[in-house]
Amino acid sequence: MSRDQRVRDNWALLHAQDLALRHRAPLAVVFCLAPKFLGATARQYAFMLRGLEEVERGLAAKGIPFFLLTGEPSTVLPAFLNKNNAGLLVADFDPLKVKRAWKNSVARAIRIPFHEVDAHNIVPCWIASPKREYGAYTLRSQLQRLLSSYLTDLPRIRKHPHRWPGRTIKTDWSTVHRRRMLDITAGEMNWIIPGERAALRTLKRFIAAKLDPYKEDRNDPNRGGQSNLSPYLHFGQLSAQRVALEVLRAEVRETSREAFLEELIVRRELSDNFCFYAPDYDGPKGFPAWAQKTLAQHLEDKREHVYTLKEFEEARTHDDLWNAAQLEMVKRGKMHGYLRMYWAKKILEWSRSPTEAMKTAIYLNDKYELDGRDPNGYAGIAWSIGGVHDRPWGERKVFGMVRYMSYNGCKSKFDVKAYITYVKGLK
Ligand code: FAD
Ligand code: FO1
Repeated sequence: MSRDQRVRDNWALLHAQDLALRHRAPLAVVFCLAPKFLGATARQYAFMLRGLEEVERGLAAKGIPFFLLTGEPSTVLPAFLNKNNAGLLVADFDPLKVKRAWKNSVARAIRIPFHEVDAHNIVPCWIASPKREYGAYTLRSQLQRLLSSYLTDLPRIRKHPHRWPGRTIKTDWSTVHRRRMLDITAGEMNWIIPGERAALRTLKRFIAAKLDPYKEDRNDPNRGGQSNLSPYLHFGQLSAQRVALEVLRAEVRETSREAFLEELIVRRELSDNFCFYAPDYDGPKGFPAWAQKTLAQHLEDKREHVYTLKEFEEARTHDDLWNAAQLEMVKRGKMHGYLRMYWAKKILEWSRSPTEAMKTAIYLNDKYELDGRDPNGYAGIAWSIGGVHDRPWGERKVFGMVRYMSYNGCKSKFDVKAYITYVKGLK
């Protein structure tokens, strides 16, 4: 277990149990807690570990032990498998480079069958497309063709009849927490409760109150029209397939349902496609050729403003809207979706180069966003700064033909002053 940290609706766990039952074998779940993970701070570790505590309880009720191993997965996992004479390993799919490296080093170190299951996407990433897609329109048609076979109900995990032969110990979570809460530069969040049960409650509440107005409300940061599901989806505490099934059952306008499913299915799977097939998803080499060319042509353009990472991080630019978006992310751990585009595009405008802008945006996004370190983040930042999954627009300074966003454009979309006041009120 790594990316999909849940007992319910988890295809990797279902597949592992199916094989264990067929071989009348015991089954265990292992999570490798790496020494560090892409700049994650106490904020993200607290959310993740509380979710894993619930996973351990949920598995125990099914007679399945949970082992939390601390250390480099490529070392601790093979050692665990050898010590326990494991007959097979099932891992959940993750397109991030660090995870591919873990997977490859584990595969080299073990001599048992190793299955990888995409428990995160509805249509498995490599089935949705065998190659990098340059826009949502090409992936969307593939997904629509395949959804009928993959968007099915999910079986439940059974109580496992074959006992684990070795010693099972309950994880000492307070020690694990204490050891992880070192980097408190981004503190824990209390507006959102971690874990599978809270995720399902949040989903139900969203469907009941916000799904119907989603199409109109989702781009206005003053209307709170988003679902707040991204932290749960990022840590795999909630299955996107479960979300889609519940949204399909809801009594709402088709336009709202479609708008939401476009984001949840097409945009999300497109991000995994990008990170899986574009090795440079976190740098300008991952941009489409037209964007690399146009940004290079404007590299020497004079920047009206240039800010350092520290000035960005401390929200000390000349732009009160950008500063508010940065502060919302720092204080709340979740910037509104519409502002994320504006926020990243202004980092391009006020940095010396697209390379520096990518570094700044990824660093800040992954340090402060609860849902950071996610393919959606790398794709969202690359869309904003490097035209990934977008088309060329009218040429202008610094941006070249990469889509531009302006303060006045935001003012025409929502009440900027109200948003700035709301962020000022955040603790
Ligand atoms: P809702 O609007 O309720 O959407 C529901 C779900 O649909 C989201 O949880 C997400 O899984 C998916 N979704 C929505 N919008 C997008 C999108 N544009 N691309 C891919 N999937 C989407 N998302 C992250 O999960 N982690 C990030 O670190 C992240 N960083 C971003 C950075 C930038 C610069 C941009 C432009 C977008 C980023 N996004 C990121 C995508 C999107 O903004 C968030 O997924 C969304 O705001 C999460 O809030 P929500 O779950 O309430 O969204
Ligand atoms: N996955 C792991 O298997 N082990 C970890 O120690 C780990 C830490 C971690 C911290 C913050 C965070 O946002 C994600 C983290 N993940 C970890 C990965 C996560 O579960 C997802 O797999 C990816 O981030 C999304 O693809």
